[in-house]
Amino acid sequence: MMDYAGIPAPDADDLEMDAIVIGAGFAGLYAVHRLHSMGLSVLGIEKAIGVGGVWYWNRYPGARCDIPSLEYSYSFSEELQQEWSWKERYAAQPEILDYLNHVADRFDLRRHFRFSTTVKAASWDSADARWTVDLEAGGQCRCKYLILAVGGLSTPKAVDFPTLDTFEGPVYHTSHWPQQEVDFAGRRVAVLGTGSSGLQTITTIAKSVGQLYVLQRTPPFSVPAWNRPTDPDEEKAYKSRYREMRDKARSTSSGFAVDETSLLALSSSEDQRRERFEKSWQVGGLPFGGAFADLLVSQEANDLAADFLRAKIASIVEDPDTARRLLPTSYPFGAKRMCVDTGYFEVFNQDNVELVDIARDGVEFTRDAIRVGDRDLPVDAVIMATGFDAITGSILKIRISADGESLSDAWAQGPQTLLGVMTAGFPNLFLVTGPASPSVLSNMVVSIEQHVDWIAETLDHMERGGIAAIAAQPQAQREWMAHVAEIADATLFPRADSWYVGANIPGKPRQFMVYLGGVKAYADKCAEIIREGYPGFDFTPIATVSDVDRSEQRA
Ligand code: FAD
Ligand code: N01
Repeated sequence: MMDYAGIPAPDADDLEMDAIVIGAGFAGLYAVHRLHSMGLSVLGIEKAIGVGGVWYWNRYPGARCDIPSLEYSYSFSEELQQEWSWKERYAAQPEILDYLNHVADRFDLRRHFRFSTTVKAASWDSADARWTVDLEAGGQCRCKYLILAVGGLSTPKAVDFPTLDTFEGPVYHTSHWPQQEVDFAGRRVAVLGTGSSGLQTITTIAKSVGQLYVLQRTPPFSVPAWNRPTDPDEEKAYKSRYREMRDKARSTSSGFAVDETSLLALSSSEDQRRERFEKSWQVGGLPFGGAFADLLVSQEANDLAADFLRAKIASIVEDPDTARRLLPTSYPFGAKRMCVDTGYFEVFNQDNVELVDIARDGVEFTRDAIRVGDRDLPVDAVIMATGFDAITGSILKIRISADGESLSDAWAQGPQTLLGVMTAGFPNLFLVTGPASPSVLSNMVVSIEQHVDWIAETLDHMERGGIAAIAAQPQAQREWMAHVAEIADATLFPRADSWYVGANIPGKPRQFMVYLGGVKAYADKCAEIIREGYPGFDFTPIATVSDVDRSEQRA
C-alpha cells in the first residue's frame, strides 16, 4: 500500500474532499479509518447524532446480535480485538454501541464526521470527475470517491396502517427507538411483527408488561441462542488464537468460524438426522441452518429440518391451539431470515401473553384498542416490529445521478451491480455490502471489512496510477447478476416472500438481492479481479478529464 503520509487531514469545513463516506455504522467507521490512514482526505456524513448505525437506532428492549460478539467485531486491529472484552456471548445493543464508540475514540474518527447531517442527493459529473453531494439542511460537498456505507437494514419499512392515527397511545418502532428507556411495566402492549426484532422485544417485555398481545401475520422459525455471560478462560483461549479464528471465518461461506459440513440430511439415517438436529439445537443460533448441507437446496431435506423445529414448538408451548398457530408452514425453513431467541415460544405459556393471528383480518386501530376481526384488544402502547426496506432502501432514498441518469431509473427493475460494490453508469460510487454481494447472509462485519479493503486497494491503485474514474462495465455487470440469480435459483431462498426478495415492500421489484456463493468464494473473486488488472471495470485516466487539476496526479 502506498504511503500518503504528509497529505494533510481535512479541516472540518473543507468541502472538497478525496472521499465522502455516508454512514457511521460498522462500515462507515472502518471506511473512514481505512481511507484516512491511506492519506486521503475523508469526510464522513451521518444522519444520527452519533456513531453506531444499526446499534445507534435499534435500542428496543432485548436488541442484541445473533452472531457471537467475538466474531461480530472488527478484526483490522490486533490491539483492538485483544483489548475489548465482551460481557456476553451475544452482546446486547448498549454494549455494541459502547464498542463502536470506543472504536471511534480509539482511532480518533469523530473529527472526520459530520453528525446530524443527512445526504439527500448526489450527482456525478464526468467532465470534472467529481461527485457533488447535497445535504438535506442545505449546502454541498464535493469529492472524487463516494462511498455508501448507508446500511442494508437502516430504512424502516413505512408504517402504513390507515387507521393508526386514530390510536391515542404511543406507537414505537423498534428501529427508531427513543434514546430514553421506555417502561412498559404493568401496561397493556401490542407488538406487531414476529421477525427477529419482534421476538427480541416480545421475550424481553413479556416479563414486566401487564398484558402482551403478539400480533402475528406469519409464524417465524426460531432457534434458541443459549446466550450466556462470557467465560473469561474461554475468552482468553479464543483470543490466543484470534488470527486463526478470523482466518477460519473468512474461509467459510457464512463468515463464521464454524466447521461447515458436507453431510446431507437426505443421505443420513433417521437416527443420525435426529441426533444432529438435536445437537445443533443445543448449540443454538444461526449454525442450526448449517446442520446439513442440503437444507436450503432440497425441499425434502428442508422439510425434515422444519418438522424438527415444529416439533420443538409443539413441545414447548402448552396450549395446543396456540402451539398450532405458531407453526411456520408457508415457506421453507431459512428462506426467510431465521430468528434466534431467548425463550420466545416459552412466553406463550405466560398468562399475560396472547398470540393474535392477524393474517386473515389485518388490524385496525381505534382510540385505545386494536381491532382484529370482531375483537377489540385494549392497549396502552403499540410497538411496530415491521422491518425494513432492506438492502436498497437507504441507497435509493438518496437521489443519485450520474451525468443526468438516475440510479432509481437504472434500478427500476431491481438493483444491478458488479460484485455488489459498484453499479454500471455510476463511476467512483462504491457500495459497502451492496445488493448482489454476500452481505446480509453472512457475518456482516467480515463482509464489511472485506468490501472496505477492496475499495481501499482500488482507490490506492487509482491514486498511484493517475486514474480519475473507475466504472463497472455493463456486460460484466449483466454476467455477475446472471451468476447471482443462477446460484439463488438453485436454492429454496426465492420461494419465500422475504425481504431478501423485496416482498415485504409493496411495489418493490421482486429480485433475490444476495450473492449466495459464500464469503470465501466471493472474496477470492474480488481478489482475483484486482490481481488480473480489473477485468470488467473501465478506468479513465486523469489526463483525459478536462477539468481535473493535474496536480492531483500523485503517482
Ligand atoms: P448501518 O449500521 O445500518 O449504518 C448505516 C448508517 O448510515 C446509519 O447510521 C444511517 O443513519 C446512515 N445513513 C443512511 N442513509 C444516510 C443518509 N442519506 N445521510 C446520512 N446518513 C445516512 N448482522 C450480523 O451480521 N449479525 C448480527 O447479529 C446482526 N444483528 C442485527 C440486529 C439488528 C437489530 C439489525 C437491524 C441488523 C443486524 N445485523 C446483523 C445487520 C446489520 O445491518 C449489520 O450487521 C451492520 O450493523 C451494518 O452496518 P453498516 O455500517 O453497513 O450499516
Ligand atoms: O423485520 P422482519 P425485523 N401487517 O422483516 C411483520 C436483522 N435483525 O426488524 O412475515 C402485519 O424480519 C412481518 O410479517 P410477514 C435480521 O437480519 C437481526 O424483525 O411479512 N405484519 C414480520 O413478522 C432480520 O431478518 C436481529 O407476514 C407485518 C415482521 O413484521 C432483519 O434485521 C434482530 C406488516 C417484520 O419482520 C429484519 O428484522 C433484529 C403488516 N403490514 C433484526 N408489515 C438479531 O437478532 C410487516 N409485518 C441479530
